[in-house]
Amino acid sequence: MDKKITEIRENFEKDISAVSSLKELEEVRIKYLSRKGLVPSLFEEFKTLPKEEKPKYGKLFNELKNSVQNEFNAKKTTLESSSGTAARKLDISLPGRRKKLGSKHILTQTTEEIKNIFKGLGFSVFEGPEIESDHYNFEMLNFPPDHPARDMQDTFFINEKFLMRTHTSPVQIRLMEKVKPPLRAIMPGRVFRNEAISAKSYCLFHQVEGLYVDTDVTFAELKGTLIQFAKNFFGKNVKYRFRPSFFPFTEPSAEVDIWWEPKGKEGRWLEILGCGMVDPNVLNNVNIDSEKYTGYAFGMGIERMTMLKYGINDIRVFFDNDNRFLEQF
Ligand code: 2NL
Repeated sequence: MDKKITEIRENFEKDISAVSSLKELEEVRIKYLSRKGLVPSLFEEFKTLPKEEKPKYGKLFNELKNSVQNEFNAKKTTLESSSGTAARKLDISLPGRRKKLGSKHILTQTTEEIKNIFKGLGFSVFEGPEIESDHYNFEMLNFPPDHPARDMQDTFFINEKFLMRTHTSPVQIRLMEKVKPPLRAIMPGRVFRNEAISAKSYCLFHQVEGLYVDTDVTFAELKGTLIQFAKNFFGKNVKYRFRPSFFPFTEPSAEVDIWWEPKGKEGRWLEILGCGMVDPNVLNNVNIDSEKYTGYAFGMGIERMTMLKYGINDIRVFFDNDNRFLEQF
């Protein structure tokens, strides 16, 4: 009888320490503690014992029963409290969660596309400071002192002398000061305007300007280059027109429109960029001999190009960083 008690105790210890779930624990309970389990069955045998042995075994049986019940209870508590954490969270049969990958902002994508087209046409790429002096942003570009763009209403001035650049033209001035012709380059970057914010205009936007200075650069070359650009960017069947315009830094000046016909709607001309022959005053300002050299220049808004290409009708969405917009590109 002593042997039997020891055996049951040892087996129970083995079984309970192997238990790792509530389901396994229930199997152990049935084996040892249920009505026909090993522990109650000892009490059946107890009844058949000789009278003088009953006190001794009665005590041993009760000890066994209590310690088995206590260990069972303790195991149950641990399993129940951990089933809400580790045991339930780690289900290795579940499929893995896919990590969301970001993508380049659509303005970055458009900028890269524009850069690549002009690189293919022989242009190199330059960048410059976003905080500029009045000298580089206006004076060198032939803006008269009373030009409306120099007004506080249109430009973010930092102090008398410095401002947030309103175009990337000052980068071109800096380049022409340093590098003598021939030079052929584009300048992408952020520019700033103190305008009322609306669907059409924002206080900040991106621009790409281009410049080609050499002997005998003609307006015909300007046209050829920009037409090639428009075909690469919008497709080879794009319909375009050059229309006379005015900028302080070019003479003559023009604007390029493309024909835009949304499905089911009436078509119309939309401006995509401004351009012209670099004004001789600008060349002289950077000590390039305007008798010997000529140049053309152009500038376009990257937001505007992106809006036209993808049918976006509000410039503010580029700056909201709303994932529902960003994810589409
Ligand atoms: C537009 C028009 C333009 C230029 C930018 C330029 C720069 C130098 C000299 C002469 Cl240094 N011109 N840039 C010329 C014509 C037009 O931009 O609508 N931009 C968004």
